[in-house]
This record gives sequence, C-alpha cells and structure tokens, in this order.
Amino acid sequence: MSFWRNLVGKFANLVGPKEQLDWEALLVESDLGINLSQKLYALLDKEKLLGKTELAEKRIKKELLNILQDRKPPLPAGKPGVILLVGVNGGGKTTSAAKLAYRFKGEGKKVFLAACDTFRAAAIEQLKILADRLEVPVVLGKEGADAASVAFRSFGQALEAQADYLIVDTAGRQANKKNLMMELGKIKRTLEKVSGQIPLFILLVVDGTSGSNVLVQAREFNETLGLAGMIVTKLDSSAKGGMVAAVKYEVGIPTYFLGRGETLDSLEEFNPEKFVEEFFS
Ligand SMILES: Nc1nc2c(ncn2[C@@H]2O[C@H](COP(=O)(O)OP(=O)(O)OP(=O)(O)O)[C@@H](O)[C@H]2O)c(=O)[nH]1
Ligand SMILES: [Mg+2]
Repeated sequence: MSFWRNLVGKFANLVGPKEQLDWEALLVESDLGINLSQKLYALLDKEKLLGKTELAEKRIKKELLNILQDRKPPLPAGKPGVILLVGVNGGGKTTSAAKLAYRFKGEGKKVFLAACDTFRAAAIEQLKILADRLEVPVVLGKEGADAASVAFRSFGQALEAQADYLIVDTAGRQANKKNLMMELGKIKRTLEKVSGQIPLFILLVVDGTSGSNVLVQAREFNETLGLAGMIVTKLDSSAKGGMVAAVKYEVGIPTYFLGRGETLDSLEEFNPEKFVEEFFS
C-alpha cells in the first residue's frame, strides 16, 4: 500500500470511519510540519471539506502546488558556476556531489569537484574514487588542511580549465557547532571573493528520512549561510518528502533535486507536479 493510503488508513482506524479522518495528525505525520499542517487543516475546515476525503485531498494538492510552484533562480551559469554542498553528517553531500557531476557531464558540461571535507582522509578518498569513476577532475586537500584554501585552489583550477561547474563537497556538521559553521563561512567568503559577480550557490543536502528535523536544519543553515536551495536524499525509501513543502512554506527555500538511490544516475530534478502526484499516490 502506498505511503499516503497507509497513513489515511492509520488515522481513519484511530477515529473510526474514513469520514472522520484526523486530518491534522495525518498531515503532520506526512512531514509537512506543524505550521503548514495547521494551515491546511484550517483551509479544509473553512471550506467544509474535512469529511470529504477525496475533495480534501484535491484541495491539499492544489495548495501544495501553490507553495511549490514559485519560480526559482536557475543554477549558476558561469565559468565556473560554483555549487557548495553543506549539511549535517551523513545527509548525502558527497554522493550528491558525484551525482551532480554525473548529471552535468551528461549534459556536455565541464565539471570540477573539490574535496573540502578535510576532516577525514576517508572522506577525501570517497570523493576521489567517485571522481575517478566519473572521469571528472577533483581537487584534493590533505587531511587536516584548511578547507577554505582547498576551495580557493579548486576555483583557480576550474577557472583556468574554463569549467562550467565547480561542485564543492564539505564536511558534515551540526549548525549549532559554532567553530564548524565558522569554517563553512570562511569557505563561503573565499569562494564569493574569487567568483565575483556570479552568485555562489549553496545547497543544503538533507536526509529525506529525518522528518521534521529537516526544517530545523534548513532554518539554521539558512540563517548562518544563506541557502539557495536544498537537495533531499534517500527518497527511494518509504519517506515521501513532505518536508520539501514544509521548508518552502516556512523558510522559503526551494528544492532543486531529489536523491532516489545510491547510483550516480539517481538524482532527479525536482518537479512540483510530479512530486505532489506521488505524494498522494
Ligand atoms: N538509498 C539512498 N542512499 C543514499 C542516497 N544519497 C546518499 N545515500 C547514502 O547515504 C550514505 C551517506 O552518504 P554520503 O554522501 O557519504 O553523506 P555525506 O553527507 O557526504 O556524509 P558526511 O560526509 O559524513 O557528512 C551513503 O551510504 C550513501 O550511499 C539516496 O538518495 N538514497
Ligand atoms: Mg561526505
């Protein structure tokens, strides 16, 4: 049974017949966040749709599309356009860096990768292996090296090679760790300084199975760094990514890509219509 139907079943069982669905609980459970869930609930209530499951679903669909369909800035176009991937540990930054490289390369673009996770030798090695497999140049730093200086060096090389994109992988960190966030701030300022007019594109990579915590992450990283958007990974699981709408509604940050697996070709461009259809399927 699908995710949504499962939930409908669950909350219908709790309160009896389907007509008495506990909509608010259902929406919160779908990772839409408390505020958006309450807004949607109020809407159904006002329009007297709470007892009409199908019409109510239609109404929610329309509202979610409204929230998700805003025009968003395109990925940076420059030589190179710089994409900086940030986020908490294990969200999928390194994997997504490789998936982005694979995608851009497939579009005939010249790509550079930068391994600015200099905390662990294994992290540097992970990106190197992926880059080798992709046959994409990667700029590496030594373990313990200053990540901003690796970023600086990678920009220089990507610029000289006239690359279309420079994708910068960083170490995972919690946003409440001040010194680690300062390090990211330094990488950001360094890249902004060298890339001049072309805006730096900072994407937050989040694990789609981590539920409402994504909202907290988006708010915190956005406050410190200013985010262009999100990549939501691991949506090949049972999670449907309700937080995509929650983050757009509450933080105003759009989602650019969805990760749907561990293979290089499993990064999908975010499409609001498809997303909303799948959410209810
Ligand atoms: N199923 C699935 N697994 C994923 C997806 N994206 C990443 N993963 C897996 O999640 C794990 C962590 O991915 P990484 O890319 O190493 O995460 P990271 O954010 O770089 O982690 P740190 O560098 O430790 O912060 C790996 O086992 C990946 O294969 C996805 O879309 N679907
Ligand atoms: Mg990593």
